[in-house]
Amino acid sequence: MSKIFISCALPYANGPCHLGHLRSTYLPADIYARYNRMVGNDVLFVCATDEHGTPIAVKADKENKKPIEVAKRYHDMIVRDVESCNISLDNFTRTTDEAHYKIAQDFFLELYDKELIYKKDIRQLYCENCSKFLPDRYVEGTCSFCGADARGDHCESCGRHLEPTELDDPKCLTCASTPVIKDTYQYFFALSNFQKDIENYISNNDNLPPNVKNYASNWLKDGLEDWVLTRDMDWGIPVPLDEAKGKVIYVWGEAFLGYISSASQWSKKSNKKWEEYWDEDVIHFIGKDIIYHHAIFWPALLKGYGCKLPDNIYAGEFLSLEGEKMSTSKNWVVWISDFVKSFDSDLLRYYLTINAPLNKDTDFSWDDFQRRNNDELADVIGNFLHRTFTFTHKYFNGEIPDYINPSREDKYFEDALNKTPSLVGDLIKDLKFREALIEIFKIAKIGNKYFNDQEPWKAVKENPEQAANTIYLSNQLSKILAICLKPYLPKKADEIASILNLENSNEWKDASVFMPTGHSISKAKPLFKKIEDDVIEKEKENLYENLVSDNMSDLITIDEFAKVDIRIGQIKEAEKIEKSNKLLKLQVDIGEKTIQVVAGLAQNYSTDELLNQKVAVVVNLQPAKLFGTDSEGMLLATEESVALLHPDECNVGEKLM
Ligand code: B3M
Ligand code: ZN
Repeated sequence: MSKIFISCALPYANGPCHLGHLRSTYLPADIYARYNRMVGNDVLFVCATDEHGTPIAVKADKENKKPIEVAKRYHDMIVRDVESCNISLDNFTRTTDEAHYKIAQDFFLELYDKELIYKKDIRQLYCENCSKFLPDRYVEGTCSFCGADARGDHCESCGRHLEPTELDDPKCLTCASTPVIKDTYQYFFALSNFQKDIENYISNNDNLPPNVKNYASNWLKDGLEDWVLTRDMDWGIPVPLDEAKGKVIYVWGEAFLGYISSASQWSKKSNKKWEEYWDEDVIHFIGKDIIYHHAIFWPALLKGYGCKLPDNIYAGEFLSLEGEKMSTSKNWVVWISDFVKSFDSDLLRYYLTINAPLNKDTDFSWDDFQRRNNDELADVIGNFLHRTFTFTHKYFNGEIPDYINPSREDKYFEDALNKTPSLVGDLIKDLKFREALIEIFKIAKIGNKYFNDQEPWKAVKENPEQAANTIYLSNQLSKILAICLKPYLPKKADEIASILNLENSNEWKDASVFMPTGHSISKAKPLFKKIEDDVIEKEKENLYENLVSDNMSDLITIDEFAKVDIRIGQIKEAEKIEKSNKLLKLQVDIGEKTIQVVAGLAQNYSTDELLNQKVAVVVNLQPAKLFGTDSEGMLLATEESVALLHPDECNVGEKLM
């Protein structure tokens, strides 16, 4: 029996979980945890919500709430999401838990004492308008490596970790002004010291899957640079040094410790030592966007601290939705909480596993989900089980019949059954979850064919021995399904086990033990149903109806545009504003009244020239004071060349649309 420490990446507590989270991280981690428990390994499976960092602070700012309120709200939702999909975590905590603060601060101090964390003067982006430094996601711009749009600390397109000063054309997220660079100091982690260690870790660790190795090796080629480990922010874990007032530990400098703090919370409850699990075998399940953090930062931090490094890092690739990249801001997403309102979460677990291997990007489509449910779960697995159970009751009194004088076909099928549990188990052990599920599916298909070929409905009259053999073996396959499907479809597997009256279906080795003749089973009930077209159509409609325009893009709706009231006006008076060489004070007749407008036209137009010109004016702007002069509107003109539009053919007072 071995001990295994399994973790899944800590979801940010700034939104509920969607299908992407489930597919890349929770589900594979859960399949692995469940399987290992079934083969008798001692599993510690932990997670937590990641509650610091700018994503939550930014969201709280927008909602006018405290970050902890936002974090709590989403923590609760995430707990429900994870439970609704039966993710069998042993512990789920929060990085705002007191114990986590202590663990993270002690970890920081240990590295500081070892001089692996040091203080350094730096220049950072500062928003003069908001009077604050702009850490991470408080700034947006263009990735200086690949040119894609990027947030302050991360480029989704090339996957690189970024420092905000590495953004081209940065903008303050709060007020959109261009930040300046200002002197400050921060604490750095001496990541560059660990170049050789990490190179060895990546190249000598045969467990690491190719995607993790490739990404990490590419980044290592660039040479590791020291890493800013603190931020000037209110929200976060305070740097545990008296000299560092107002500074917090960067979220990525403490979130990893959520694995440890969750485990140690579990230790307190269970009276077992989490360290024993860590020392034996650690596997982190993550999404591919955080390979950099887990394959480079985290091992370096652990090495510096003097702790064993993770044995494996398993990175699930991305899930798109109906062929398009998922986007929470556009609401192009299927939330887990919505999904489980309409469907059993086991169906989702099936689909997200069978659909593609984890190391490939893949797509969720409602039609494909329906097809796989109907053609595979219902038609193959469900149909096989249903026929077996109803036959057992109809012709054998609900009892497993005799198995005597097996034919060549019986023996062939029996042989396939005997091989299945270890075949499936070995694949799961190797983290080949889809391949293992395909083997289960294959044997169910073989079972269906065997059942058809043996024609027990005829044989029961003509050759009862043959019919008995068929039903005997078909029930044995049902038992194999009850056990081997359990890591994937825990609820459905238990339902099968309960029909079979299995006392123990929790141990993998039981899958190889046939039920004895005479063992009685319960009545069949439908386990897998087909999903009707109209149900899927409704889901698709919902998806498209709720799609909102991306608030990151420049597009506005017609309603937003319609709010701008533009009228044709005529300039009746024009005079210079003292002390300004750009501004003119204009009286503009807009039909129903005359308004005063301050306009920056002085360098391009003389006051005489402007008199009586027709212009387009925005008339519903909030009034403003410029150089002490009130302005109630804005004339439309080109930005660079400052040329007024001349709507000469229009009537004064007309509204533009
Ligand atoms: N909170 C989530 C993410 O970037 C991040 C993971 C932390 S794992 C220590 O997907
Ligand atoms: Zn700002």
